[in-house]
Amino acid sequence: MTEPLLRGLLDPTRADALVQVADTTLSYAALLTSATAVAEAMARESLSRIAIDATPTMDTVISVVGAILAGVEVVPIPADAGPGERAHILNDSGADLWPATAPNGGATEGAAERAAESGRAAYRLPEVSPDAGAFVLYTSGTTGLPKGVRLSRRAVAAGLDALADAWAWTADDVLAHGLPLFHVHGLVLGVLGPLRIGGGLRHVGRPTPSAYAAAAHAGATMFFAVPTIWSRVVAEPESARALRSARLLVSGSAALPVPVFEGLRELTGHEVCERYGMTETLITVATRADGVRRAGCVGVPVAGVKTRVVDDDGAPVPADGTSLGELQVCGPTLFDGYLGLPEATAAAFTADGWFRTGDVATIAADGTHRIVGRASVDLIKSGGYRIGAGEIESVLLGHPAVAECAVIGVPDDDLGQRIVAVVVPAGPAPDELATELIDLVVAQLSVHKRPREVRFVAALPRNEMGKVQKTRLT
Ligand code: MCA
Ligand code: AMP
Repeated sequence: MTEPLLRGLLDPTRADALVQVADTTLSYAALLTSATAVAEAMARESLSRIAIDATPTMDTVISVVGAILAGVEVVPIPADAGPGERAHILNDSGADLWPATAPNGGATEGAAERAAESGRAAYRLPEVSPDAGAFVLYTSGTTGLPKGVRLSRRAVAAGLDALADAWAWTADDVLAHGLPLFHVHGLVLGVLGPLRIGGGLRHVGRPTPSAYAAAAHAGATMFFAVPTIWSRVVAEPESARALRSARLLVSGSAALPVPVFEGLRELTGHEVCERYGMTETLITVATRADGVRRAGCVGVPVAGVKTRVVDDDGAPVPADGTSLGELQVCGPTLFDGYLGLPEATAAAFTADGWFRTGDVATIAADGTHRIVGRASVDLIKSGGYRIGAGEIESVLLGHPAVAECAVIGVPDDDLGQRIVAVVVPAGPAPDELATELIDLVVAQLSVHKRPREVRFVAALPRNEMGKVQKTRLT
């Protein structure tokens, strides 16, 4: 018999475990009742792939869990997506919008309250094949529109079990975080993780230092955050000190600056476990709870995953902690391909089946990995979000006042990288042009992809081939 993907949620001995999202709390039993009703409705409508407006609410959790129970693939739409990006995700995925009415309306509206009052026992739906799809997550590449990354139930299960092993994550843990519910970090690890492992979940709403402190006071044991959130925690020592009671702090999605690692050690008494992953691969490398924790080190491959670092010719470089190359990975956590894009999928793998991460790394003699940066300047990490320079440039070039432009990631103390648009205007730039361009990106793409700054220049630096030299702009 196939093991249930959400085995913790279905474990009757865990019926009293609590899931809290912002101000709504449900027991596992109540969540299961509610999500089962959603699953039944999805089955009645014969849905196979649904798109959800992934706001940080209990309704989102109920819809996602319902879909997982029903074996329906989930396409989360970023909560801050503009109409353009939302339309792209809906068209490209061909998913049915769930609920079919407006965001947060329809079948899940009030479901949390109804479930809390309901005495109806949830029954078990037949478990779905591990080969079936669990998610299609949209993520940016260096060029073009975001691509749909297909993740199977098998990959999700393998990825979560590997993290449970790495972090000694058990049903006794209560995970707290305030991450968005439309990416691997917040949704797959941050929601499905507890529901597979059987522990509690406390989504704090906005990821402020005081909200993390409140979760610690309420008994949370494990905390997930991106470096921007950790850096803000360090800036509020009183909140940071509340995390002393935690069992484990974890950082991921972007490089954790050394001063933030050290600040957290001083204030919380914890050395953060940093881990590394991608939407396409889930988390492949992690610092183990029982392993060596070092600033700047993302740990060792998780159970079942293999890694290698190769030079430009594809030959492995020595594991000496200094030789650099592209990190490549293989294992059970990898995606099934980009939706409808066989050529892009093929290009992402080597001939011998390793996934090319595009990240530059080094492996030390003890097997610990360090991520040094990205091979391409066209993928920007801002606040832990992955953003393609190309998609922003395409939007800006659609404005009649823009003759040329280059989008770059500039180092930023808060966000890691800050998106800057360098623009050659078609004529004299009016005062309001910068705001107009930012708003255009918000409307076409999403709020988190907006340039934080627009710089007007007379010309872009180019090489003899005419290619823009972005490194000269940063
Ligand atoms: C600002 N706002 C605007 C505009 N400018 N709204 C409309 N138009 C504008 N021009 C509003 C925003 O909507 C928001 O409104 C408010 O201003 C603040 O926005 P922002 O500055 O962007 O937020 P922030 O507080 O700076 O966000 C920092 C953050 C966030 C919380 C750290 O970046 C974040 O949640 N990052 C997590 C990313 C993540 O989860 N990545 C995982 C992917 P309002 O106040 O109303 O909301 S990586 C992954 O999954 C892999 C596998 C991995 O390794 O984990
Ligand atoms: P995404 O597809 O949004 O999941 O972004 C994946 C990218 O995030 C990776 O290719 C890395 O560039 C970056 N990333 C994730 N975790 C880390 C980390 N711990 N250190 C440095 N970069 C990271």
